[in-house]
Amino acid sequence: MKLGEKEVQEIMKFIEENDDFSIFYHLDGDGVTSATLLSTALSRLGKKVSFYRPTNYEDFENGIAMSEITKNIIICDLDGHPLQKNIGLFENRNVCLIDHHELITDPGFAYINPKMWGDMTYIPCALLVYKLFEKVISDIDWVAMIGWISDAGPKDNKEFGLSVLKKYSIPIGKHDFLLDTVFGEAAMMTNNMIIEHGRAGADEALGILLSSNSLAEFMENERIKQTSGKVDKNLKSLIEEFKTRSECVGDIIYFFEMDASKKRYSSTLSTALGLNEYRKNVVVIMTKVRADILKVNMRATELNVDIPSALRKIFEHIKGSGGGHAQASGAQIRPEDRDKFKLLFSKEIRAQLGLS
Ligand SMILES: [Mn+2]
Repeated sequence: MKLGEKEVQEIMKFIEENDDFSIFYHLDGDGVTSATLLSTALSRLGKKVSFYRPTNYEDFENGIAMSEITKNIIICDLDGHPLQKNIGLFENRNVCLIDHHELITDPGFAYINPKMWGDMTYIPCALLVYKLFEKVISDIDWVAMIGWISDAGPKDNKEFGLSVLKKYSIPIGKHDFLLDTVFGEAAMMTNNMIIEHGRAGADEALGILLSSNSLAEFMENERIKQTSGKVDKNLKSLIEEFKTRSECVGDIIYFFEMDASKKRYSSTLSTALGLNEYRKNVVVIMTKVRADILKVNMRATELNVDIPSALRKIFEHIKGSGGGHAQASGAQIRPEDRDKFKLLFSKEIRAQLGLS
């Protein structure tokens, strides 16, 4: 991947002209590693970072307590649309967004996104931040690798991963997305901190990454190891539960209702199933996360379907929102629409597959 010169200059100017930063980062593996890379780069450039905030899209809607947050804010790995819609939150603040989601126009704040210079390959934020500051952080390419793999980066720009594997003499493995390499394992360990400990876990993982001098040191960290052991065990038992309790429709779609106490596992569980035994099926995990919200995670790794387009049709009939990638999406519906959703979803997906 190449960087857009003009856009890079703008961001560097933002950093040069300001100091005492707060970093907002997406509450996921890509966000945590992006914040680690950015924070390290800033301090090596002689800048101070005072505050970190793991953030979700909904946080902008629900409001963020801004009193502790410094005047200069850099946001990593969050879609610009919700930010733009709630920009009032950042009144009298200098905001800069480093992102890889859909491009926004006329942001009104400092902004960098590979799509601005026409790079439409899939570039997780960790790789973007790494490339922006490579001159001062090339020794922590392993952190970039964790974030890149954690967000399915190896879809594109494979040469980055191959060069890092080569540098550390790590064999390539069999998995397309390098999940079966030691970096893939570290990506899962990072995500496990968030699954098990939520927002506090993201901040803790960030702290451990910042203080680790190598990949091995990070992976040998007691807290990281212990948490991962616990999450792996829970995930295994959820996979067993899925096998015995899921409802199969027409040999192709598997619906599974998950206990609300396990809600943080929904995305990971659907990914784990979708990448392994159920790669030729559609996996649908439904979790009641709030009295009025049923969260739905869908995966169809090796099927020629377009889940967001099915969702759009479904939402002509029931209330809800959602989207994502063709073979990996998320949605929110009302719990009372559960059965209607199942019927409509089965109908749409079967039609897409020519099975109707
Ligand atoms: Mn993210």
